[in-house]
Amino acid sequence: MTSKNYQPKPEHKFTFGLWTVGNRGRDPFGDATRPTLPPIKIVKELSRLGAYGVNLHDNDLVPIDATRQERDATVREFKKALADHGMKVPMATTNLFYDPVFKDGAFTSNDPRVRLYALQKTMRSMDLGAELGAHIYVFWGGREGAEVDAAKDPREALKWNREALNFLCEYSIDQGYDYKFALEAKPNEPRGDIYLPTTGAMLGFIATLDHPEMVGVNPEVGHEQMSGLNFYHVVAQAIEAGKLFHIDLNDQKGPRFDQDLRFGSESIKNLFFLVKLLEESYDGPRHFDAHSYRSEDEAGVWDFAAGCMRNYLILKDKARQFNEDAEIQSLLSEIRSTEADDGVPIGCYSRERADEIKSRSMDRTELAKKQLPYERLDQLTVDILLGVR
Ligand code: GCO
Ligand code: MN
Ligand code: MN
Repeated sequence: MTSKNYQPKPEHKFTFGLWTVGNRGRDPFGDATRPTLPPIKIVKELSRLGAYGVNLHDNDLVPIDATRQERDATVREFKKALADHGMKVPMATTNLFYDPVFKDGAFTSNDPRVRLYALQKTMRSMDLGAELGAHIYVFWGGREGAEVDAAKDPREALKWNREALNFLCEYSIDQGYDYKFALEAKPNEPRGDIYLPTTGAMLGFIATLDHPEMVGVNPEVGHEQMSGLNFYHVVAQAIEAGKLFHIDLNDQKGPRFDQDLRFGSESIKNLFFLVKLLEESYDGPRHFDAHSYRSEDEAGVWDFAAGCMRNYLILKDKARQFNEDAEIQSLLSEIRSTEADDGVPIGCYSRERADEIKSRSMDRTELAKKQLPYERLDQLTVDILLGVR
């Protein structure tokens, strides 16, 4: 039985972005409420809390206007901190949204010079990530979208995006970086509309790339919930397609602005099924892309980080309890039984098989009589989640 102190350990592969615990509480209506946390301090504190690693955008570590010497000194110090605290950098990404140059997009800017600059910035950032040991490279196109559809042709935007990703796949291969690319969708914010707004749209786009085998997805809980989607289903599809290369865990109060709340603070049942799914069929990092409430000070930030990992481990323990619950398991075998001894299920196509199915006598009234005790099953799940079972 899992110990009930829910102590995070590196083997759980919990990671945080430097930008997540480093979030200063700024929002569109108000300024920062907390001081800057230096990356080295973040590495130290997260290691103390039991995390496995940290992830970063290029400019979370190296300021956009740093000289080569400044960059190298910063990277050297950061690598030392990682080694001192036994922390990894499994994922890296590029900030293609903060600087005004990206005000109308990076890879999908109407201006080819901006697209080229975005490509240059990404290659340099891939170099940085590789130097830190990252093997997953995330693409979140926060500015890849539009408010004014008259201004940009979304078909062109898709072509430009594809051209950039194809180029960067070749760059990764040529440099021997061994990156897996993970595309992250979001329907809007900061743009009025962002292209490729859902993980499902990303999966369709990936199939059109030159190296689809190198490219998967990085779904984020809140981003799919902003579109009103069931995150558990989204991730299940990505896993089934062999495309879950990374995941951004957080929480969200329904379809509205992106809230990046502490994992497990809101959508308990959906995230329970998510954790159960991840534990069954995903072994990559469990990355928290969330931030503490604006009202917290630094101590609250560490409470937030500990809370994300704690909630994950609680839900993992609930999944174990669900799997070991005799009544639940017997309900599941009753619900899922097919009495499949007479040519059910469908099987592969053959003309004979098609003819046989078409001519079969099937009693739909009888089929409709099957008992489906979903109320009982769901209540047992709720009892487990509420801790009364
Ligand atoms: C968001 C996004 C970002 C990206 C991150 C990686 O909350 O809008 O999730 O946090 O994941 O910037 O590029
Ligand atoms: Mn988000
Ligand atoms: Mn994210």
